Amino acid sequence: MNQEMNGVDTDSYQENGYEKIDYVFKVVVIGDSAVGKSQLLSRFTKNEFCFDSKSTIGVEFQTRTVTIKGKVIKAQIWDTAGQERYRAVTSAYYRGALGAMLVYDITKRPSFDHVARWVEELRAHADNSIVITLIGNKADLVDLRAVPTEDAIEFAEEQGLFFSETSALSGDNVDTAFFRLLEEIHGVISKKNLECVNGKSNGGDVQALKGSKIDVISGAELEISEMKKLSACSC
Ligand SMILES: Nc1nc2c(ncn2[C@@H]2O[C@H](COP(=O)(O)OP(=O)(O)OP(=O)(O)O)[C@@H](O)[C@H]2O)c(=O)[nH]1
Ligand SMILES: [Mg+2]
Repeated sequence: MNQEMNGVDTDSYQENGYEKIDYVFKVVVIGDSAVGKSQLLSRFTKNEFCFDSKSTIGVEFQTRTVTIKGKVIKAQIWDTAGQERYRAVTSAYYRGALGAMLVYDITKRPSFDHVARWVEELRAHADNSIVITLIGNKADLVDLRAVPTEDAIEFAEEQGLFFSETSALSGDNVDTAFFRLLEEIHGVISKKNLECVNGKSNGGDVQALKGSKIDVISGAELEISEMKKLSACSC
């Protein structure tokens, strides 16, 4: 655990019998198959890495509780398959997401070439104010690099995305990238709440970006079962 990041995990909260959550932030992880989405999630939430991880089928989520600017935030991070045939129904997956990690593999050019399509999907299905971070993963595979960092920086600037290169394997930059995203979401929400208090709200956005203080797990389970139902219908 990176103490410099002011992070604490869910377990330590539970051990102390202390669970005071100020916000729940839903973050979705997207990108082509095998770019390392599930391993990034595993590294961030459990500090684990698995060499022979299997392709994700359907939808999973994991949580980690962190402190940002004095607020206890439960990051609820959703992971789905990059492979089209295993992917959950899109709109249900993106519903309520405040942030997105869009991952490509620095050793696989096509995974970077497809990033524009993933951005389009986000713009079509997610809230307008969603905070997006572009992640070039597998940065440990230096000799196999196929995507120059400059190309990714240029794309991120054009599209207004944050950008980091990470290695789920070594753990390099993983916490930093997630914390940056969560801090940014917190900033957006604080601003929206302030506008709301000052009566400058333009309606729907504030509701959508509030974060949630409800019973997270049952809410998430509800959405998963809803997605399963929808998936079944589309077969
Ligand atoms: N060298 C290296 N390998 C990685 C890294 N991250 C993931 N991998 C490997 O890449 C493969 C795919 O990782 P996953 O996390 O399962 O990929 P995914 O994006 O979740 O794939 P789908 O579930 O099919 O969409 C696995 O063999 C991992 O061990 C990394 O940072 N460095
Ligand atoms: Mg996966």
